[in-house]
Amino acid sequence: MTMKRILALLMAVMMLTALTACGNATGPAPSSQAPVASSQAPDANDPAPAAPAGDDLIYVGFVQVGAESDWRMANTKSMQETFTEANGYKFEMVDAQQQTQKQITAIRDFIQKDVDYIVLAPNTEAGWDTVLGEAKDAGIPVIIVDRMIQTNDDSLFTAWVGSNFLQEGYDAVEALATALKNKGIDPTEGEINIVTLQGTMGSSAQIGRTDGFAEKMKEYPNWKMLDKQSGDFTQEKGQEVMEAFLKSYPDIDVVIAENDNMAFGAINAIKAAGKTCGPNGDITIVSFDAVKAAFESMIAGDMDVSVECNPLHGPRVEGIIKALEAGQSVDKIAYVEEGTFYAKDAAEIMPTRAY
Ligand code: GZL
Repeated sequence: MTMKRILALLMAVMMLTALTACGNATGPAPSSQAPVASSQAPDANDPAPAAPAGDDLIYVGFVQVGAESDWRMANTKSMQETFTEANGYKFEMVDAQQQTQKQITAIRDFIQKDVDYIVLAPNTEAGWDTVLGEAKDAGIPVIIVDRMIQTNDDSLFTAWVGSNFLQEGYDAVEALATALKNKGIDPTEGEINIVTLQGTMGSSAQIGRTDGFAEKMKEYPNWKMLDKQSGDFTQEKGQEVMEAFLKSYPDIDVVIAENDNMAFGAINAIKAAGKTCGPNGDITIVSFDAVKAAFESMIAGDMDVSVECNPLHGPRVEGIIKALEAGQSVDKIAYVEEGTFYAKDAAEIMPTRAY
């Protein structure tokens, strides 16, 4: 039985005890006292209602962004493999198809279903205070994974597990400098023309990666950001934006793709335009996520480097829930460990990868 249900049961017993005491002392409770909603108060003469099937399962409602990328699929798989009935959970997931409003609706639905925990992977950062306030009022803990929300009230969520996206942006600058050196190019010499395929605008991953790269690239005055546009973290849109960039800018040296799927789209566009990319090509490809397909792309000679973003949040979220069930406190913020992977090492490392 979950912590939330135990607390609810204790409250019911305390109320029942209080009502019984009033009745014994002076007959029915005096009219001045607020009548108990009889539909709610358990009738002492009725046998306790049988616990519904699976009452001991912890009911987890997961509000997922969508199915837009390999990273997202790995993230979903991690949650599904963790929150199984065999492990003691009733697990329901909503795929919001990258629409924040659908996520808000899903949270309200989980509140109605009185889940024990809501796990939210927010599509974008803004607009969560009202609905998370409703979850708080319903006594349902909210655990946020992956991206972050903008709020001044951190009582609206119990814990957050995800990546330091600003650091990932910083890491991408070092990744580009190293990738250029790996090609025999001095990153401090000559004009380096860069375009960026941004993720879903307003998402923490996009904000952090864009801002982190922009801040740290100042260390290389010869680097020039020609343009930035959103490919919404999908391969299709990434290819469309890269096709437009190639028409507008004949001298692109580097593509920064804020996830691997947009990088795959950009690589298709570059090849279709009769240009070359990767460790032996003219255009250097720097990506984020480091999913398995990125390692395959690096081994194929298309991608130069990918900055890892770890999607395996299932076990971390379960650790938080187990701690909460045991009445323990949990860290409000927990970053996951991440690395950077280069084409020259991809074949050796890929067999060791978990996603
Ligand atoms: C990052 C995650 C991003 C990935 C994309 O934590 O939110 O969303 O980088 C995914 O692949 O679509």
